[in-house]
Amino acid sequence: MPGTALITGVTGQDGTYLAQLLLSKGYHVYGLVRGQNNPRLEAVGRLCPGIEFMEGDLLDHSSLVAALEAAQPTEVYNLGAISFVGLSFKQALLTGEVTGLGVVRVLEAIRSVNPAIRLYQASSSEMFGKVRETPQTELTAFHPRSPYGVAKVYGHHITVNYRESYGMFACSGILFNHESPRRGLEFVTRKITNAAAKIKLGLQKELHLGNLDSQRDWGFAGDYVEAMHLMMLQPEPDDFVIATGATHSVREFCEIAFSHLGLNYRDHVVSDDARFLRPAEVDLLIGDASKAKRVLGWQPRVPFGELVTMMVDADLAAQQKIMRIEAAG
Ligand code: NAP
Ligand code: G4F
Repeated sequence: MPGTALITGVTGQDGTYLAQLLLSKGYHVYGLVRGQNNPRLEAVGRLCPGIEFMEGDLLDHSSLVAALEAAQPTEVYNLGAISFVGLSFKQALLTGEVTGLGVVRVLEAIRSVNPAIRLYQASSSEMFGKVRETPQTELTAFHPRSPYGVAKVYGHHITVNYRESYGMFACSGILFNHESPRRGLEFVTRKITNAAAKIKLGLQKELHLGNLDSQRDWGFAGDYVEAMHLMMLQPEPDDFVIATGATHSVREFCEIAFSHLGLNYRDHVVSDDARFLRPAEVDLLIGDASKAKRVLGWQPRVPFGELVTMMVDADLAAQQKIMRIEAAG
């Protein structure tokens, strides 16, 4: 019997995919929304018919308690965060408050309203940072390289601590990078696919990027939210690495995205732009999701090349639609 889920961060990339998945399974889904007039609300409502919104902010403990009391969820998915590593260097205190302390606010709210509520915490491969071993597993030591990574390590450990201290069903998914046409434009993948589409249509000439040599284990967000839900269905709470097991550089991403449109990225990409270099970089991530495959029966479905072309095609279609509307108006 499906239950009731409350999702923080519902206006983000993963929030909409997860809400759609849970709604399709018959869950009653509440989305926690921040701000008095969140500009993403309308789009989320369109993508996720049937979802109910609640006001709340990870900075405000009482708003979390009120949301839990009103929604009475059986499951809480804590996806809300300052999730952009670049911003976390510029707003380190805010990142610590939202991405780190926000987790303990959720745990405390659950503990006081109903400790039987199950919690999924969105942990991150960014916690591995300057990697101690390759590939990274659930047992790999953390060495975060950004205020975001440090905040996620806190969120991860406090989730484990509440599980061990209070017997709560609190699990963490250590998710490697996952992307989609809904990815924010600040992240490198969507920045590339959006720019490639605009360059193809003559709307942009150059794309300024930072480090093209960093390597990431990129998967499809739609596949990754399935893993979140599977973790919540287990008899016991546990932590799982979710990854494809393949790694690619930012340069390779550019090559595939531009060549899909008949372009050569070398003609358009300007690299090592200081604005997009980070004080400390994560050079290489590649995850070993054997435990998730064995215990959860989870498998990634969308391979790297297909992910890139899916995103390019979506951006091209979106830009063409804008051009048609502008031409008509
Ligand atoms: P995203 O698109 O950046 O979404 C972040 C969400 O957090 C937005 O809905 C945002 O809402 C919300 N938020 C920000 N500050 C908040 C606050 N003070 N209170 C409540 N909500 C707040 O991120 P995503 O890619 O969907 O990722 C979801 C989660 O997974 C994040 O925790 C991220 O750190 C983690 N993660 C992501 C990846 C990845 O590759 N995508 C990998 C590992 C872990 P607003 O509309 O109000 O801004
Ligand atoms: O797309 P990115 O900003 O993602 P990053 O830093 O890997 O973080 C993402 O994945 C994490 C999981 O490991 C999540 F936890 C986190 O919330 C987020 O979703 O950058 C990827 C790589 C970096 O090495 C960056 O230095 O691309 C490099 N890069 C090069 N030029 C750039 C750019 N990144 C961005 N955002 N913009 C550039 O112009």
